[in-house]
Amino acid sequence: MQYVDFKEQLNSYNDWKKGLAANILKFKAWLHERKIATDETDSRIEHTLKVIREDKLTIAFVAEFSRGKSELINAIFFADFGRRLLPSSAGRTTMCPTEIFYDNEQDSAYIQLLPIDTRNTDTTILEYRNRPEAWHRIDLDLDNPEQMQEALKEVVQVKRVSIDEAKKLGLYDDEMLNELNNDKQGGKASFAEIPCWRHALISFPHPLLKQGVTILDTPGLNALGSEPELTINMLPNAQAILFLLSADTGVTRSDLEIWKHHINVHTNGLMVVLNKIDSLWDELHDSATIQATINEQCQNTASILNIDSKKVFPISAQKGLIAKVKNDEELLEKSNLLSLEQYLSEDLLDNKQAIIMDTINHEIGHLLNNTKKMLEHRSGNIKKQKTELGNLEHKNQDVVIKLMQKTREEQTIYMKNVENFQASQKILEQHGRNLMDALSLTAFDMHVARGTAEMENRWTTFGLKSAMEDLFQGIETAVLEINSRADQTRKLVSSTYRKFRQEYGMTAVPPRMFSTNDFHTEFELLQREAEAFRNNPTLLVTESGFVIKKFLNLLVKRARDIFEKNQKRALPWTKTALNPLKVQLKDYKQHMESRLETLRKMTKSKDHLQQKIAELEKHDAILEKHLNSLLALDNAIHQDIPGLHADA
Ligand SMILES: Nc1nc2c(ncn2[C@@H]2O[C@H](COP(=O)(O)OP(=O)(O)OP(=O)(O)O)[C@@H](O)[C@H]2O)c(=O)[nH]1
Ligand SMILES: [Mg+2]
Repeated sequence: MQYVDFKEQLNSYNDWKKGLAANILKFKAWLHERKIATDETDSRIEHTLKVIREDKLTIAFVAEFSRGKSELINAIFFADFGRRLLPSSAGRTTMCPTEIFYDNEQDSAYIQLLPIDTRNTDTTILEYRNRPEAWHRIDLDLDNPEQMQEALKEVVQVKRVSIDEAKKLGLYDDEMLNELNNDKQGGKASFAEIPCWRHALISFPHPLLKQGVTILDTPGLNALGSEPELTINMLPNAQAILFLLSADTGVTRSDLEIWKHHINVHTNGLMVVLNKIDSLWDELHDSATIQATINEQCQNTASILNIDSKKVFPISAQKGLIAKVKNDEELLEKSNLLSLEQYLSEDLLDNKQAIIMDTINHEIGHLLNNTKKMLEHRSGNIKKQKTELGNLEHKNQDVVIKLMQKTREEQTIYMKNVENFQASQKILEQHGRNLMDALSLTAFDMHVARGTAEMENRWTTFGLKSAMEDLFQGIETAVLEINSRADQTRKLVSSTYRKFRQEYGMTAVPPRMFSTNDFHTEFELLQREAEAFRNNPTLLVTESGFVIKKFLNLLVKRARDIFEKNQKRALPWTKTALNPLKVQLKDYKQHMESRLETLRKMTKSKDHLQQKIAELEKHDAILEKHLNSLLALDNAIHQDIPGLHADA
């Protein structure tokens, strides 16, 4: 089997992005040269370029503890380092979410650790990113592997604190106490062991990381449940999520819990890895029997998780790592690691390309289309005028006068068109305002303020939970209202274009509509997270002020972000949805004026005719040239990534 190297594919992907950005800049220059550019087209183009520039790949590894996440990261990304870079061992190892990336700005290798006590503040991890003084920093000495390995061990440090302290940090539940008491064999535990750090950032100059890949290693369930920012902000922002299971344990109850509550809600780039298949390599069985056992486990896993069995990858991360370090091809093949890497790169890059193309189509696709239509329409008008004038050559003045009359009649119809258009524009403005009112952040904040007061008034956990639920239900009502108003506005835009097409033959196409689909899905996902938050057992033992703060800073804040993002998308749409029609009306007006002018001149002398026809021909040839260069740009912008799929 032939595998396409993940690194090579990523290189083509990055080249593709560079070419795309260059072509979009060419398109911008093209619009400016022809004086078609407006502030609006410029800002759309800038936005698209920003999306391309800031495009990042985040791959998250999520599972119950000890399924081999850190080992798999070592095997896929850091095998050429010749050793286990990330600490991986039996029992709970990774203690906090760990982001591995390369800091191109500082161009240096380091670890930054956010102390666990910061959980007591209401500042989110995201906000802490802009405050380097809050982090503990260790520089990595790239020439000294021992120093690096030692430094990386810091990420897994734990410390002992009193049970009260653990409770205050929301890092404590009854199950933990039972575990601790059992360890003490009958005695009562007076302390708890908690992670030293809340979050770790590792900047490491690996070629992949330098190209903008971020890897997110996560700790097992315990921390997953208690650091909601991970599930609410970090996982939804990842482009791929690898969910790991272990062949030696099968799908356990806690695996299934994580899957249901935090993983299966994401649809993009989701992969299930059945790790540790080497535990099934029984030397007393032949390879066919072993393969059959592995296949059976994959089928079982797929049916329990209710997914396609093609999405389950049986691998051995450990053997894959050893094989890569020792250059053992046979073992590498047996570990099946490369087929996972192959799928990862194809699926991931396909997805990334789709996201970028979606932005392009949304922001400048209709711009390309409309410019094309506009040029075609202008060229059509010129050809029509040319034929008309050609026919006049041997006709007498009466015919010219009749034609002038006809044009004046058309002008009257045109005036009616304009009136109609202005009326439609007014109605759309009203609809736009209604939609923007529903998306208003002031209204959102007022609702939240009322909800917060309500939460603060509740004295029991049950009461608090129901106040949290009410607050989210209120937001849901707003989401439904936004959906319905956006739907009405879309219908109005479509029917306006339809009317102008049917009644006046206008061929302008509407810009891509503002869609609330993503808005709705994103909110539904958040709602599930809010439910998981409410049902988290630590809520019972955590101080209510702390719970309210977390709830507001994470869940409500994210809902507000979703509103804000959509507000920014909806506003320009409501303002410019009829623009293509407006441009066509203006073109039409110019066309009629030029026709009248020619006819007027012809009533005086016929010499003008030939000259005008020649002028029109020249104009049409220029338009044709514009159109061809535009088509070439359009093709270049819509080019696929070369060699994305392997010819295996
Ligand atoms: N036999 C076998 N053991 C593995 C494999 N992958 C990982 N392990 C072992 O499983 C244990 C746990 O691996 P980790 O990589 O620490 O697991 P993790 O999912 O990162 O665990 P936490 O950090 O605690 O959440 C280690 O002892 C690994 O050596 C595998 O493919 N086969
Ligand atoms: Mg780990």
